[in-house]
Amino acid sequence: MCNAGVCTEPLTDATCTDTDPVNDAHVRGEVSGTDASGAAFSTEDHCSSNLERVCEGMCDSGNLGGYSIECPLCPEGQMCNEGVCVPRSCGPILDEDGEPVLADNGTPVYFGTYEGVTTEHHDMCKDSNTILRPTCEEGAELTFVEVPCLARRTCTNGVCR
Ligand SMILES: [Ca+2]
Repeated sequence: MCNAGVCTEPLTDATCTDTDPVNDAHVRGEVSGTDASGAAFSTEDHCSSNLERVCEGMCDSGNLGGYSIECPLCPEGQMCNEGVCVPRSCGPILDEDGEPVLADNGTPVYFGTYEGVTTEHHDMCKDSNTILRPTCEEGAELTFVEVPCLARRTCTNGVCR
């Protein structure tokens, strides 16, 4: 445009919309708009790679790209799933001191929640020389691994003796 005989670049007003302006860890927000150079941007809340943190996008006109991202830890007992913090769906059961609760056979008790139903598991014998051991993959899904007994040992009540 021309202004008083001088050509100037048209100024673009940065715009930004945040569907989760309070950065609620349980709301997957989206930040979108145009930065000061007129380039469009958008980002959604997402999880850190270790699923311990939720990365919240927020409008930030002081930042060149028009937005910034912060990744706080999910609340205690929760993990990140698809951009929001959710209760862990499995893990070792802990006592008040944070120590694992043990079953009668001395192995840690795990809980697993699936479709709203929570069950508890500990080491069991799959057969006479294999332990079936509960594990919690990334805090998300309870699975079982097979652990073979050492030679000449036999699985009894979830323990190789
Ligand atoms: Ca959020």
